[in-house]
Amino acid sequence: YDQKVDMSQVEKGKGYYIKYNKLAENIDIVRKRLNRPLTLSEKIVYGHLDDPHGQDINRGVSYLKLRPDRVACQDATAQMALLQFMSAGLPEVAVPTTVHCDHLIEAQVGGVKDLARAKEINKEVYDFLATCTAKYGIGFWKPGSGIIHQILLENYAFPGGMMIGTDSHTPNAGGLGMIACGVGGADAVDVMADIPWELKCPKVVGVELKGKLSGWTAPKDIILKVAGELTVKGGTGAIIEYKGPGVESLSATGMGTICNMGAEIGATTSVFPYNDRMGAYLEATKRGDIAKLAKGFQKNLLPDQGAEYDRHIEIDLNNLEPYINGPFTPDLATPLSKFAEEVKKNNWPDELKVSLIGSCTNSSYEDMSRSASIAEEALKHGLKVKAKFTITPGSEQIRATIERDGQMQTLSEAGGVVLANACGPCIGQWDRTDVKKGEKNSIITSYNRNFTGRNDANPATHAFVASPDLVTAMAFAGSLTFNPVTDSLKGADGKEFKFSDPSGIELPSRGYDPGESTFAAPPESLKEREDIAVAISPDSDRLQFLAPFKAWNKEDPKGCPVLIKAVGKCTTDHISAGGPWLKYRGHLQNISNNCLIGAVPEGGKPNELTNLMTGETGTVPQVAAHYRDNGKPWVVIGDHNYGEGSSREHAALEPRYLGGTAIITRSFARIHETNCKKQGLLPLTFKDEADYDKVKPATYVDLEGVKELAPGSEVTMVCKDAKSGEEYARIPLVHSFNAGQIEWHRAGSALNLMAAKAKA
Ligand code: MIC
Ligand code: SF4
Repeated sequence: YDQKVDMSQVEKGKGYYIKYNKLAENIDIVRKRLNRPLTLSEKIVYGHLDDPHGQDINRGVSYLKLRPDRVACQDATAQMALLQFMSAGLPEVAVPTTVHCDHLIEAQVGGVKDLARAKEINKEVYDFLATCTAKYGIGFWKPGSGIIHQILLENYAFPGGMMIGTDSHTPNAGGLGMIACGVGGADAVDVMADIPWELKCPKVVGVELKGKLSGWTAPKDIILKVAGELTVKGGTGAIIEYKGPGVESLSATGMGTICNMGAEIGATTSVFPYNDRMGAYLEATKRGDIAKLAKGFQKNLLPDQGAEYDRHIEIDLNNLEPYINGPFTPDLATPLSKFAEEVKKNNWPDELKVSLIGSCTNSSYEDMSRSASIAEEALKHGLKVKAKFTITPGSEQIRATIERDGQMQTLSEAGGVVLANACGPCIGQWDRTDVKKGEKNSIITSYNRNFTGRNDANPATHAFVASPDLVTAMAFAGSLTFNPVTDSLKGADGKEFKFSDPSGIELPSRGYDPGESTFAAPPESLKEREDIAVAISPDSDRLQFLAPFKAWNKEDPKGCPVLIKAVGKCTTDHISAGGPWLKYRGHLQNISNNCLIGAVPEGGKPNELTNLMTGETGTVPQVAAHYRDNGKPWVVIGDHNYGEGSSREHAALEPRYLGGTAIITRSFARIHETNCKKQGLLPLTFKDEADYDKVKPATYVDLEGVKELAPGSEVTMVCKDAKSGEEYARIPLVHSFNAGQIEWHRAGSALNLMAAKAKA
């Protein structure tokens, strides 16, 4: 395995080789030091340590410094990441990096027209990304190329590699045995600037798969079931490592689906051991050389005998039923056989309005051909879809291949509308017209997330997630209570029929059709790149240069109003909504107008707060800005798993920009907690969870102990009634800052610190 094999076909000849030698050497060093067997993820993670000799390794405790092989960004997060990289003042990125245009394309009528429209509407942003990537030596995937995670799987993911991406579903690449993690833009900037990436040493959850998938059960059902078991925060701080004989019955893209949705349980990432199904996918995507190399390296791409896991789960695929998860949260898992009953019991709208297949989670050739097999059978019985039905190909390559091989035609004939190769309705880029806002209705998708209002900005939409097979079958029934395993449908001839089990083709027998060329490599020479001007118009409402945040004033924060005490789920969609707001992802001032507008204040309505200083009512951003402009740093009080969901650092940048100083919660989602630290906020947690209940919304707080902030130290929150000014509680808080991260806080942000160091 010491041959020179390129990490990616796309970067052939650039000298970016797979470094299995280095990986093996590091694994050896660490194994000797720890003197115990290692899990698969430990091998890959520790194999990428910056200092394998000296690094303190303690699962769930120590912070690791790592050297990822690559960085990937999507357009909605890349803008902020690149703006930050630009302020670091470096000539080019230190590790291979790509940017993918996928989030800004709105679904309206169909792929071709929607793409053309998006190119026009987003011209300014695309131009910025195109010039900025070219200047700094970054590969650029143009709009229409497809969804970041599908492109990464097709071109860049490789077994044993490590990648970070500014999107929470980056773990999708675990389907090819890569350790791939979602991060905020500031983390990506570190790696682009040759600074090691810091990660809390992950715990490891082992999932043993027994038996074999069959019938209506698809890879998606494995993760839907795991999500039900572990819940949205059960994977926090852990890598989910799949193993066991059942792995053999999964295609590489199926494994990708499972890893992708590990994001929904908060896992750091998910990964599968190397096997021949991965080899077959690498061959099919013209990377036979990588498959051969990996095969020779296979013993390092499997867990050691006797490796220990922090938690263990077993799933028998022989008995695994299809699952449907939702509404409003991806961990509410119901097996198909119980689903109709649940629909009735909970009064979920039975009529199915829209079925949506595809997305980064489920748009492989196999997924599409299984869905087409179902549609074909329905067509034979003279049926077309009853619900609306949309198909989102994950990439231009998938689109072109299913067009050539006929699946697309079958799905369209059945009444499906093929959308652009982009995120579209998955991230609220959906000009939905079939129901009115506020109207209760049901939709089902093969996507991964279903938070309130995510797809269509209608909080009354009940969104469910399932395998593309179920989503397709249900489109023909037009009903949520239809169970294709047991129920029949009436054909056009009046005769009843039951669907056969779906069948699919794992990989196209004629190879993939690449479709239109959508990639722009950066110019080779630094000289040529230096001359490229990155354009940001000063009166743009979509792009704005970043001004550095102020350094900490060296005082304990005093008299800080509680801006909002958020109750219940507060995801990144609640803190910084998607959909129409994606437009402002490169303009901090404008996007800050969505800050926390979806969060539910205790005893109140979203986006309606009483300003403690004036007694007047205002929106969250208005009240926040008023406090800031009157010299009052404020705090947020939140519940469990605060900031779950997306990697978007806007959820941390906005509160910081609007004058927030601390976010105090029962617990945080990993990426969001790091994002807060990087932007100079103080993410703090209640030492005793029950203290959350003690905080009254109308409160001013002092934070004692910020001056003495040190790893493991405590901060005391002194709560004073906003009216009487009387102290009513002293609440101990804890934090997870290490010494280096405390420096970020002192400097005002991690970026400030980087800039200061670069100057020195
Ligand atoms: C998502 O699925 O929520 C997104 C949109 O892909 C985000 C990234 C973003 O907010 O831009 C993610 O998952 O990280
Ligand atoms: Fe895009 Fe949806 Fe995938 Fe996020 S989860 S990358 S929005 S398709």
